Amino acid sequence: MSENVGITISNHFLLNQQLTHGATGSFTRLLQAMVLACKIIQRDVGKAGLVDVLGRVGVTNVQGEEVQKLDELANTTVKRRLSASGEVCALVSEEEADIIEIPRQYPQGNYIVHFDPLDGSSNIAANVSIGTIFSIYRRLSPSEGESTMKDALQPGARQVGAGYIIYGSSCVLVFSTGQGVNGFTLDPSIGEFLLSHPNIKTPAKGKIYSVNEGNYSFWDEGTRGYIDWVKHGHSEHGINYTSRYIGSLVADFHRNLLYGGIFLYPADFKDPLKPKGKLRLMCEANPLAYIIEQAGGLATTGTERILDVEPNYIHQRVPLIIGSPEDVMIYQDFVQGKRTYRRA
Ligand code: P6P
Repeated sequence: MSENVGITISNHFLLNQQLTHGATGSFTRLLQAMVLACKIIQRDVGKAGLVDVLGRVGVTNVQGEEVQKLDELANTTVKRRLSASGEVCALVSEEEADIIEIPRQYPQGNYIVHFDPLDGSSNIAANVSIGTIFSIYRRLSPSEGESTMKDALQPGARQVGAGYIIYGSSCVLVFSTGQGVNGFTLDPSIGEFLLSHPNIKTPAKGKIYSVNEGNYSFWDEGTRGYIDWVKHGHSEHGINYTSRYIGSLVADFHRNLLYGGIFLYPADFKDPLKPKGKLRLMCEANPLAYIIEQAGGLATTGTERILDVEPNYIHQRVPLIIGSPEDVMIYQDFVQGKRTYRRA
């Protein structure tokens, strides 16, 4: 076990910062603001059943999804805390149509953060684990005035940090700044995130596949072939996959990151308005792709590395297939026609 297990996240930041030559402390202050936002959201999520924060506020967000009260609280909390850090020049929320300007009373920083304030919120009333996802970029031209759309639309490979918080049986923060992946568990008795999962590496191959099979008839032939192979053909080798699907991205991703396996949200033809699938590139696919690659895994659209996708819209959707490298590569072979399977 790493001798650092149990250190606070603040100490971890300081240790990391000392290793980053020329570190000014700006990035650390940004991360600390994100940590504070997550502690506040955890408090609100934790009492959702007690205080009237459940239920809907009767509006729909830019994604056309019904906004739940906790969504609004989480969105406001992240905006407020990151703006007040003085380290951001723009924010992009899954809940808001346009880039969020930083209030004038705060200094303009050099970072842009894309975030999904409360992913999986349709599961709130059922007490299923939900999460916050964030993705950090440095602005392209720090010295030149207002940030621009170009600052906000950088490919995922240019991220300087990414992470998620899962509000489940315990509150776990997993993030990377490019030197591997570390997980911290909140000790509510002292209000501190403590290092619990040092240097996470995902298994090369897993036995779990995670996908909403209700969309089967709307998938492309390659995806259908892969799922048929996983369910039927793979057992010829005597090893069966297990299906695990929670319907909350952060929970499904976190389990597969630790245990191994593959998560798929492929493109489907169910909703003509979402021909590329349901998940968003900038605030879901890119941050998780950054983390999985830092943990030794892969993330693809089926034909392209997620982190190489050139964004053209802040709420762009992409197919997301992510997880253990051997599993993702087999999927790519099916989608690219290099492998086929037909059930006998
Ligand atoms: P489906 C939750 O609404 C979410 O955005 C992700 O958290 C989750 O992975 C996905 O949608 C589930 O979508 O279509 O399977 O219900």
